[in-house]
Amino acid sequence: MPRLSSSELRAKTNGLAVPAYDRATISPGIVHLGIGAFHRAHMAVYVDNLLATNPTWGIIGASLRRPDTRDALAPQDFLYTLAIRSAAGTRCRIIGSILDVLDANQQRRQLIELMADPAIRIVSLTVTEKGYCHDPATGALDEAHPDIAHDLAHPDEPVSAPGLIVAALALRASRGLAPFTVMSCDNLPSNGKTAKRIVTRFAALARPDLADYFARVAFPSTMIDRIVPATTDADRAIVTELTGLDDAWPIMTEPFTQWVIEDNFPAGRPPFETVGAELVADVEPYELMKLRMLNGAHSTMAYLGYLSGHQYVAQAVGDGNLRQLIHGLMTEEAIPTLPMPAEQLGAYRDQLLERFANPALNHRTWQIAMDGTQKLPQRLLGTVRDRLAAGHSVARLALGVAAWMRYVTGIDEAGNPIEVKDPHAARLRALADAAGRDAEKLATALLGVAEVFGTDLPANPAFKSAVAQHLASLFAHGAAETVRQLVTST
Ligand code: CS2
Repeated sequence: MPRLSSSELRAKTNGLAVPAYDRATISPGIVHLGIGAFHRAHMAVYVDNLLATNPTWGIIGASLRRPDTRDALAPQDFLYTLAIRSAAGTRCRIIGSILDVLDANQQRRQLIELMADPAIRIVSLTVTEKGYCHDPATGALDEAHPDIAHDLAHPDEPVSAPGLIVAALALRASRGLAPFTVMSCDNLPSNGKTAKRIVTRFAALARPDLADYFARVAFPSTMIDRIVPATTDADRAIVTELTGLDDAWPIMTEPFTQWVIEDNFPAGRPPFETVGAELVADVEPYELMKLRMLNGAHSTMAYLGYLSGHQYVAQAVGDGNLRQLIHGLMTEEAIPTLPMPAEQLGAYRDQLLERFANPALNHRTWQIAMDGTQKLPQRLLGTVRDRLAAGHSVARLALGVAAWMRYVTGIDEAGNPIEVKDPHAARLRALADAAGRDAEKLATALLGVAEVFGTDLPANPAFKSAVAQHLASLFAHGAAETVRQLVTST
């Protein structure tokens, strides 16, 4: 099969959905840091939908860690296939909004110069939770983080997202240019405020002389939602069959998509509202809803599902007891902490259960289980804190936390190794090895990881004993039986 490219698209007449604009007329207005699958399934699609009428908002992406996206997309003119999957089948569409991808490690100067270009008015980010180099429990910049220490020592050779943003903004300041707007699209609570806290602190350390300039930078919050499983070779084969073109890195996703954006763009923005985004004054209620319900349920299902032998989310949610558990977690424990009307939240929950059950998505529990230390605080622990403060029970949330603890021991229920991916994996494993299968000891040791649990949660006897009891049951009876016992007793 021929490789996807601009010239192949020109030759195609078989009804494949292609960009509705001439890419030669598009100029960049956005630099996106962290050009992974999530960005390509979400923001890049919204932008693709508006370029026909707003040609100055093309995207140039940058990878901060690996050059794999650039390597895959460069030979195909940065075009890629978006494959939308459901029980009804797979729909393919070619996305053209990404004009180029830079590899920060090889093209650092070029990237910083580009971010300082007057045409660039938005720098957006999907660098994942750990890309913020912060303490997940407090949200403060981790000044001891190796990348931050490096960037403070070498401000002209930054490797971290905050380091790159500060270097580029400082260059703009020196040229008398207005700052770009920094738009976080990561799954963090108040992601705009988090980005602001990190960048402002880094700037105060690196460029205290530019405090006034940095005070002018806007950091709108956004709530982004679309489920994006990692692409597999089987997916590549399906896409080739459907489009008649080889694509080295197509993106597989679900029909659902949502984007809620705080309308705070002093440097200008494309009319995102014309392509389905909701522009609002305050995103926080939406973020809280999404993190506590979708992501909280996702992480709970990921750990318990993985331990119960479910490779995919659709299998986990198809397991009656597990489904009942996450239904209860959302209804009884998360929803009462959220500021929206109960009816709206109930409808959101039902829609989530349907999305999780999408049989065509092949979303691995292992993928969601990744980076638990970075995810637990905003997905489960904020809800735990609110409920404890109100004197309410946290039985299901505590089981989610205990399942994470069982998972990071690195050995599954059949005695096989689990590939635990987490920036703190080695430290977690060492704590687990020292505690052995003593649930009380293991719970105490892991609750002592302050970046995750802070200092309040380990000191809360009700939470600690709930977690330790669940963990003891996970060791003694396994995940499936522990879930069964909890749902039959509640
Ligand atoms: C998932 C999210 O991998 C994970 O941790 O919970 O990526 C989730 O699929 C997205 O937030 C959905 O919008």
